[in-house]
Amino acid sequence: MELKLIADVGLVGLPNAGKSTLLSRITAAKPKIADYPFTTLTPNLGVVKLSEERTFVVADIPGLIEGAHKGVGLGLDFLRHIERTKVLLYVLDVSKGEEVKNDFELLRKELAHYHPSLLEKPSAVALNKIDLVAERERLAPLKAYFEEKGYPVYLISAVTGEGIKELLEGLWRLVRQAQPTGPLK
Ligand SMILES: Nc1nc2c(ncn2[C@@H]2O[C@H](COP(=O)(O)OP(=O)(O)OP(=O)(O)O)[C@@H](O)[C@H]2O)c(=O)[nH]1
Ligand SMILES: [Mg+2]
Repeated sequence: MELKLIADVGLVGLPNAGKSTLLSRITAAKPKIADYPFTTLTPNLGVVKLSEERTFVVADIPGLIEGAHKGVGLGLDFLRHIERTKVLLYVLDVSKGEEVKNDFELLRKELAHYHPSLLEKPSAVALNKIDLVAERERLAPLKAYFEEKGYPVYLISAVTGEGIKELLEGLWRLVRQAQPTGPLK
């Protein structure tokens, strides 16, 4: 028998994007955080509590890399943990600039290879590490780029906490609207 984690929101991102840092900022979870890829080896769960009635569970999973669906990196082992999450949050390291567009496409491609219906889950984009961006005006076109694709976009710093309140309110809206999902067929 296989035990699967069931979270409301799954954090999807390349290694080092700041997924665990974000989980540790928004929940009481204490995942390992470090400045090298593949710090997270197994999924971590935490509970976001906006108020007594407004709570949701977030899963931080290991970083995805090209070829993950074929077993490269930590491979398939953890993609199954997001099968049943209602909402996906793409966590991108915006200190890399325009490269986040490619990062996003790579993530989508890996998810699609695993199971195309993962791409149909309600999703949002977090442009993380904005504290490292000196010229803040560079963020507006990137934000617009993902908004044009139809995603809610949040500019955040998991380290300083900037933008986190808006992100959590946005995620709560998506979670509340989303239908529960069963195992993928
Ligand atoms: N300046 C800055 N650094 C950040 C931010 N978020 C994360 N980091 C740093 O980025 C590095 C990676 O953070 P993690 O949270 O371990 O990244 P991860 O996405 O969980 O990485 P894996 O577990 O390897 O997939 C650490 O050195 C963090 O301190 C941020 O908002 N601003
Ligand atoms: Mg991690």
